[in-house]
Amino acid sequence: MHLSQLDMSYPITILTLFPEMFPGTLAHSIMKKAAEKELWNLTVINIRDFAEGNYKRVDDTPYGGGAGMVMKADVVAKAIRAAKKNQPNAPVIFMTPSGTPFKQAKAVELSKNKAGVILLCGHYEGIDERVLETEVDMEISIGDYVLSGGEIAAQVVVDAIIRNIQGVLGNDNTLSEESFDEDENGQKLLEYPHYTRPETWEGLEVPEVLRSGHHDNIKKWRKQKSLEKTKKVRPDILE
Ligand code: 6GU
Repeated sequence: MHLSQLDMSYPITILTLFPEMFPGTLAHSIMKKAAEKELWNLTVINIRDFAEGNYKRVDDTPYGGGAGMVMKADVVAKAIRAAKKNQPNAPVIFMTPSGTPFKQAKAVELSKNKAGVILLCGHYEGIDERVLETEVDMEISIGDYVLSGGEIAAQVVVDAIIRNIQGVLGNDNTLSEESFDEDENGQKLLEYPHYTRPETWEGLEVPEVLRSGHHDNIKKWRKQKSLEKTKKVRPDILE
């Protein structure tokens, strides 16, 4: 591990109308330990802080009619510009079900950018398109379903990014044999099955090959199991 990668803290800013939803899951487990090691840091900005007047209005009715409310361009733009003061070179990413599907490759790519990320969480029906045009670099979706807001999705994206940063996972090797990692032929495969003691549990045995100590056979068996699993549940990622 290079010192140059250890001596910096990956900066993340979240823009949200629900700042109390953070750090949420990010205050636990591996993300917590990584934050304590200052490998990453989180700033949460309340979008409402940039609203004007006594009512602090953040949304309004949509032009053209229709259901729901739309977040106001001026308020969202001010919040984004405040985040950019601290992270001028970070991509601004809007969390939305109509964004580009989020993949492992994007998590790895973002983890390598020392400028970090600024994640904009939407609510209501959407955000005024003009602020997306002028202030947002990328739109990300975490899957083909609709969430009530971008906050849970933002936590998913942060976790997926941060675990790729050097020093976050105890063993550097644990990163290289996971689901969606490429094998030596560049093929993405799902993970092989795992077992621990006892050797027999409720009549079910740990596969003999894993107890054999024959590392070459273990490697072949795991590859075969990964392939079978991928064919069964994710034929779409098999090339
Ligand atoms: Cl990023 N946001 C929302 N609100 N819903 C989603 C999503 C994001 N990804 C999938 N569904």
